[in-house]
Amino acid sequence: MKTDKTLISTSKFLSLVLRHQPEVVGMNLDDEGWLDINDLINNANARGRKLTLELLHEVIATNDKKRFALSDDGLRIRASQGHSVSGVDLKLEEKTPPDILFHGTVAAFIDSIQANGLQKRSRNHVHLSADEATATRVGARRGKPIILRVAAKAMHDDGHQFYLSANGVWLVACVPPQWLRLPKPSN
Ligand code: HQG
Repeated sequence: MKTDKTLISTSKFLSLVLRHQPEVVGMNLDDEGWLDINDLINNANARGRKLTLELLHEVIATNDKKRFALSDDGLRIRASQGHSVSGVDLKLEEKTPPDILFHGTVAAFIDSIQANGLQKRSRNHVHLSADEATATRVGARRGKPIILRVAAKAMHDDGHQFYLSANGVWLVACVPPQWLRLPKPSN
């Protein structure tokens, strides 16, 4: 059993490699976002980042948001969502969302979101949460959270495609302003 510090630091390293910059270990993600586990271990160790199969398995199993997944044969690893690397297609099945999904953000972004809708910014999708508590935690990463409600089912029925990641995050290309509801001002 590794310390929490090692597990968190390895999770952050894997997020960097598997979502954003596989080049830090001299690798490219395949077109569905996978890396061969043994190559990843060897390349990371060659660059001074200590990785073992046991540590990877422990991070995958214990990660608070289940951020990483193994292929069915256990030979490859990928991030379940959050990518900014272009050209990665997770090949998720389209799925009908519930009536309402949630997005946690902060006040500084609200004017722009009202004008332009939710945009994916640096990532490959807009990320939406199935419940308000999760959206609150997402928003709180940036400050006092503001929770937007997305009329997801109506938006889906209007032709927008929704995907559910392996770790329960809803993904969509954008949310135009007409599908967004802001909370009522509290004062
Ligand atoms: C905002 C974490 C201005 C948006 C979380 C957000 C999530 C706009 C920020 C996952 C905008 C993008 C993703 C617009 C959107 N104008 N700002 N038109 N449209 N924004 O980090 O959803 O721990 O790319 O509100 O838990 O915050 O990494 O997206 O504040 O699941 O696994 O632009 O990342 O998961 O920020 O978070 P992000 P997010 P992990």
